[in-house]
Amino acid sequence: MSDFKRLSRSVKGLTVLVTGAASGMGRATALVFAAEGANVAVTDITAEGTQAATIDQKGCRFLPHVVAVYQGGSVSFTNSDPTMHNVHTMPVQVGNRSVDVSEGPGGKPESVQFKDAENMLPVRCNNHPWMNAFVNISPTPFFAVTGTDGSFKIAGLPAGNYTIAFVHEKLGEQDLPVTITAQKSTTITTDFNKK
Ligand SMILES: [Cu+2]
Repeated sequence: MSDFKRLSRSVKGLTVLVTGAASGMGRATALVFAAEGANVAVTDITAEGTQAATIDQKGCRFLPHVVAVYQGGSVSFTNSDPTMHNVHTMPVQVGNRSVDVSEGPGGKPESVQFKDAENMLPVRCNNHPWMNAFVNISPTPFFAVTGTDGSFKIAGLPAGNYTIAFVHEKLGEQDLPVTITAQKSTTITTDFNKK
């Protein structure tokens, strides 16, 4: 409890988003924050759509090139090619298992769970050095992968002040502040300058 008390001093008057707040630790955390004067927004999203992603190996490429899952989610690696591929994940965070497995034509999908938040975790195929993909593991259920036109949409975020982080495999990361108003869409744009 002493840790909560120390932490909560800095949240007075701020909006705090507590996920998984319907019960247990999440609920206890929300109550402590509220008692200390924070505006508490609680969610208990099951985030089914964000728990899993698939990366196929097709035409000797990983498709899609970038996926994102909620922390604890899994990626299923499949092989639609008539050739032997390999799935080699190279995590930095210790909770994310490194796998290095061969996958034959039409082979059984290889499901890999990611337990730690990590940006741009590389995936390679040892057989074809040009093949690469990236898995992003978000610590919140609020994230998106941009479309080919660069657009994205994140739904269900409670009103409040946030920082949104944009990450690109070659152009790095940009953080932008954003204020979300209740019941309204907010538009945010950023430019990555080519280096
Ligand atoms: Cu390959």
